[in-house]
Amino acid sequence: MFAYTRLKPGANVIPNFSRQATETRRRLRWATRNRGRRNDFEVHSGPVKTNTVEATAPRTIDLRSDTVTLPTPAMRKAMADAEVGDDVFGEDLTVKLLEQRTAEILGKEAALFVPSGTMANQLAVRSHTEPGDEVVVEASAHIYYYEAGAPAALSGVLCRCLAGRRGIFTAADVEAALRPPDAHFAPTRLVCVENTHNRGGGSIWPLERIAEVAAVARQHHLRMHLDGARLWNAAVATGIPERDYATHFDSVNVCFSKGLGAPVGSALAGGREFIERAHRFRKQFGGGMRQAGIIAAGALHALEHHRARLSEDHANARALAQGLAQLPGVELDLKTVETNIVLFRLTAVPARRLVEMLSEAGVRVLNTGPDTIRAVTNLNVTSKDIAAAVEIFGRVLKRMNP
Ligand code: TLP
Repeated sequence: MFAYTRLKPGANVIPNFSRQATETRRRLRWATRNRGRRNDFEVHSGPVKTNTVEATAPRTIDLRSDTVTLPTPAMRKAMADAEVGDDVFGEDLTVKLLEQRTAEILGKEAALFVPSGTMANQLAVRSHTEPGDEVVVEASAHIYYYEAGAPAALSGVLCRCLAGRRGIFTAADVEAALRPPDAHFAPTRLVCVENTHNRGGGSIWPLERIAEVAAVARQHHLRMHLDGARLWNAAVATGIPERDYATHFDSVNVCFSKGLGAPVGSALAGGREFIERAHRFRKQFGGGMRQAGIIAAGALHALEHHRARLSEDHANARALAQGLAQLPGVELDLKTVETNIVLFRLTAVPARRLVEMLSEAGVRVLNTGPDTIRAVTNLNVTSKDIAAAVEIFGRVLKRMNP
């Protein structure tokens, strides 16, 4: 998704993260020129109000991810007021509160606050395995597809990839991937499930399917890890509490910085001994944070105030999908829209070009393949924005393919 440009030695230039960062570079140039003035960027562009957030960025409808949300004023206040301490010494009360509350929601003995979902997943892989072990994972799962080769680099494990349908596989798939106990083979240790599934289009794993996979895993003494970066979405969409999903797993990653709208942070939850082991690896991976209560307070606020409202994101995703499905050149099956992710195919124009044109017109989405687009509804996007986005999509597609 990103590309670095080569910099001349000594050049004082910001790395070019391609077009994703063009706006950031423009803002930074402006802020640098006007350093010291109050409300620098606001003076320049004027404040913008969204449903819950007062942001000072120029108005675009940003559907690239639910990670792009800005903290609300109430969240910023909670963060500013947080009681903090050195968490590497175990002295940050707000981090402890967040860990306790997360463990409670997930029905686990303990939880560990970490900077990112990637770290939570990779700590789980490292803590459940030893180098040379094998991990069963779906081929487009974030752990395998989007984490920069971390299972191999950080844990020295092999990934055995299963082909899922919209990210979901079966107990029989797991059974078929198991190796006989033989010195020739890497021992299988762990099965990973992603719910909701990102590249599956926000698909929800049926609880019975999880139970079947877990039963096979137990039978073969395998551990189970859940990448629940968007478990909150699955719980709100189905009405099944998070702990009912979590009970089938030895460890669970949940993210506060996706649909919940916190600026930073994820947690890894599991049994006490497992979390103690993960705690040591968190230090080893460089994830020990000092006065982390400031960000944990944002996460706690998100947990208490932004879970139920995810249903708004789901309704917005549905409305977006319904609008897009009407447009010529868009192939979208409404049945696949289960949560806040809308994934669709273009039949007439290249996805990359459409992304560029839309961005110029004020709507941002991501291309996930040569002819596929992902749009993710989030806390900063209103139902009015969705109607505007559909209108802009229609206009841009028409211009590209008259
Ligand atoms: N996903 C991001 C990108 O990395 C693709 C996004 O925009 O959706 N598990 C799942 C299922 C995720 O979708 C993500 C982030 C992560 C883990 C990693 O979280 P972070 O970004 O906090 O490391």
